[in-house]
Amino acid sequence: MHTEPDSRYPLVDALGAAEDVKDMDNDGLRALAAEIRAFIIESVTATGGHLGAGLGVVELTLALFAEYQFNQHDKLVWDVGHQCYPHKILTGRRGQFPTLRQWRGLSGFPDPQESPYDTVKTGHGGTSISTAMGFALAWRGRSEDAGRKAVAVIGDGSLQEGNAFEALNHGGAYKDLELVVVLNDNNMSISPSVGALSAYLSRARSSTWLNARLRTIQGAIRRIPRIGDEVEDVLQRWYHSLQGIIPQHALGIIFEELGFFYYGPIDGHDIDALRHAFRATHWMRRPVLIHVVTRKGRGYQDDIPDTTCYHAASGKLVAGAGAAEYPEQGGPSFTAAFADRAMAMVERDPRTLVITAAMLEGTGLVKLHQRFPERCIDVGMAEQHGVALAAGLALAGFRPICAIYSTFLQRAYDQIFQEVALQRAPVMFCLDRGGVVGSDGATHNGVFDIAYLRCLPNFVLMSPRDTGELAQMMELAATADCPTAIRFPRGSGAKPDAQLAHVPFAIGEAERVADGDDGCILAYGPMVYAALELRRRLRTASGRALSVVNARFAKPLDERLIAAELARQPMVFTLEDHVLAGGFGAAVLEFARANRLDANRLELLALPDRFIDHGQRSEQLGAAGLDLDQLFERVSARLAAVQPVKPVRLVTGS
Ligand SMILES: Cc1ncc(C[n+]2csc(CCOP(=O)(O)OP(=O)(O)O)c2C)c(N)n1
Repeated sequence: MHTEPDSRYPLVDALGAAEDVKDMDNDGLRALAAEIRAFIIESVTATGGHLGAGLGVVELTLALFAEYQFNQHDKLVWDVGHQCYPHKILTGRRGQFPTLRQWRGLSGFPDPQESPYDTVKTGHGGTSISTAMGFALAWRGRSEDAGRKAVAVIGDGSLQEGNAFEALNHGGAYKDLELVVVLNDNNMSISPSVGALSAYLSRARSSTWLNARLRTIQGAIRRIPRIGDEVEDVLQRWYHSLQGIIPQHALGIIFEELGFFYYGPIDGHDIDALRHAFRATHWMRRPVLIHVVTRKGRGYQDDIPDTTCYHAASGKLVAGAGAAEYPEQGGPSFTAAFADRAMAMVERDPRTLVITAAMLEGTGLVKLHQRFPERCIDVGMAEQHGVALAAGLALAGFRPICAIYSTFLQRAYDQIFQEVALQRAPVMFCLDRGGVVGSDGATHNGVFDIAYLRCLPNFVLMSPRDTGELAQMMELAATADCPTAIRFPRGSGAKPDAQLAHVPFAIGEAERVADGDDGCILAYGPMVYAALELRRRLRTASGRALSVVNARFAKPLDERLIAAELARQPMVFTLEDHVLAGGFGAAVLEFARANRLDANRLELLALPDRFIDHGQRSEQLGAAGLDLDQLFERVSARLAAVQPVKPVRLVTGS
C-alpha cells in the first residue's frame, strides 16, 4: 500500500518490497531497526496493541528477511503472532497502523488475507513448530524444493505449550527436515516465565559470552579466502565438542538430544550475529534450533526491569461509530469481581486453589498470587497440564478453580473430557472473556465454550448477569459435587447500584426479572441487561410488555420456568453472546423439541456461523446483528408478525 512520506521515518518510508532489506548493509539495517522501533512506540501507544513483543524482535525480523526469501521460497510462522508488527511494517502495511486492531483495520495478528507473507492466521501459542514442520515435510524429498526453509519463531513462554514439545519430539526425528526453529528467549511470557525449562534457559543464556568469542573466531576464519561461510557449521561442531570445559546447559543439550542442531545462545539484537546464524542454516539439511536472547519491549522504558507492564498497551484511541453500546455498564470489571471472590475463598477455605496458565494479569490474579503464592499456581502456557492438574487436585480433596480464558480453554479439551468430566472431578472453571472480546478479534473471541462444554455429561454451566451474581455463582460452584463452568465477559458489568437484587438460588434455577405476556426473552449472562433495555424500548415504542428471564444456567436448564414461558407466550426469544450452534438457545430448542413444546414460537438470537474480526465489542455485536438497534428491529418485526399490538398493561418487575 502507498504510504505518505513522513520525514521522521525516512528509511521506513523508503521501503518498497520486504526483500529490499537484502540490499542493505548491517549498519543500514541497524538504522532501520531504530526507526521501526520509534514508529511502533508512537503508533501502538496511540492505538493500543501488543507493544513489548514486537519491540523485542525488530532486529530478528530484519535479519530473517535479510537471509531468507519468505514470499516465494521459504516460509515464516510466528508463534502466537503478537510480535508481528515489525513484520507487517516490512511487508507493506506500515500505512495501515493507525487502524491497528480496529474494525476493518489492520489485524494485531498475522493474517494471510492481509499479506502473502503471513503464513497462517494465529493468536494462540505453541503451534508454530508444527505448522512450519508441515511445510518442511511437504517439501522433504522433492528435488525442486531442496533448500527451502520452514522457519518457526517461538517465544520461551510459548515453548512451554505441550504442542511445542510434541513438535520438537516429532521434528527432531527427521534427520533431513529443513526446519528452522528460532527460540526467542526473553525470559518473559506475559509475566516472567515460570518452570524448570525457564530455569534451564536462564542458565543457557548466561553463556552468550562464549558465543561472542566464537563469533570473533568465525569472523577471522570467514576472512580466509576460499574457506568462507561453510566452515561455520564445522566450527559450531567444534564448539560443541568442548563439552569437557563448557557446562552442559550452555550447549542446548536438551535440543541436541531431541535431534536439533543447536546454535546459540546469541544476542538477538545483534544483527551481525543473527545473520551469521541464519546464513549457516542454508547449507544444513537438518532440523536446527537457533536460540536467540532478546529483551521484550526493547527501546521502550528500558530502565524498567519488569517488562510485564507493556506486554500490551491500551491506547488512547477509542474509535468506532454506529453500533449502540449495551446499557448498564461502567461498574467493576467481571475480572476484578472474580479475583476478589477468589481471594475471599482462598482466605476462607484451605482446600481452595486457583490455577492459571500464564495469565495472572489477564485473569486479575496478581494480588492473590503475591499473597498466596502456594495457593495461586501459574503453570505457564500449559492449559492442558493446568486442567489435568486441577482434576488431580480435585480428586485428592482440593477445590481447584481453573481461571482460563474461554478461548484458551479450547486447548485443553480432552483433559476437560477425560480428566474432569469423566471422573466427575469438582473443578470450577472460571472462563473470562466469554463472548466477543474486541480488538484481539477472531482468534480470541470466547464464543464456543457453551457448545464445547454442554455436550459433556456431569457439567453444570452458568453465566452471571452481573458481578454480584458472579460471586454467588462461585460460591455455588464451590459446593457442587461435579465440574462447573462459569462464563463471564470481558469488561465491566452493571454498576453495583444499578444491579438487580441478588437473592439466593440453587443449581438450575432461573429468575424472571420482568413480567409481561406479549413475549419473553430468555437471556444468558449479562445479556439480561440488554434484554431489559429492549423491553423498555419496546414498551415505549409499541406498548408491548415482554417478560425477561435471567436463565443463569445453560445446563441444567430451568425446565419448569422455560416450559411455562413457552406455554403462555406468543413468542420466546433466547439471547446470548455465543455462536448459535450448540449454545444456550440451542439447549432451549432441544428441550422444547424433546418435550413436544411449540418450538415454532422460539427464536434464537445468537452469533452467526462465521468468525468475527477485531473491532470494538459493540461493533462486533453489530456485525452479528446483536447490537441493541438491530435486536429491537428483529424482535419488533417478529412480534408484529405473530400478534397485533395489545393495549399497555401494568406489569410487575419493570
Ligand atoms: C494457547 C495460548 N495461551 C495463552 C495465550 C496468551 N498469551 C499471549 S502472548 C503470551 C505470552 C507469550 O510469551 P512468549 O511466547 O515468550 O512470547 P513473548 O510475548 O515473550 O515475546 C500469552 C500467555 C495465548 N496466546 N495462547
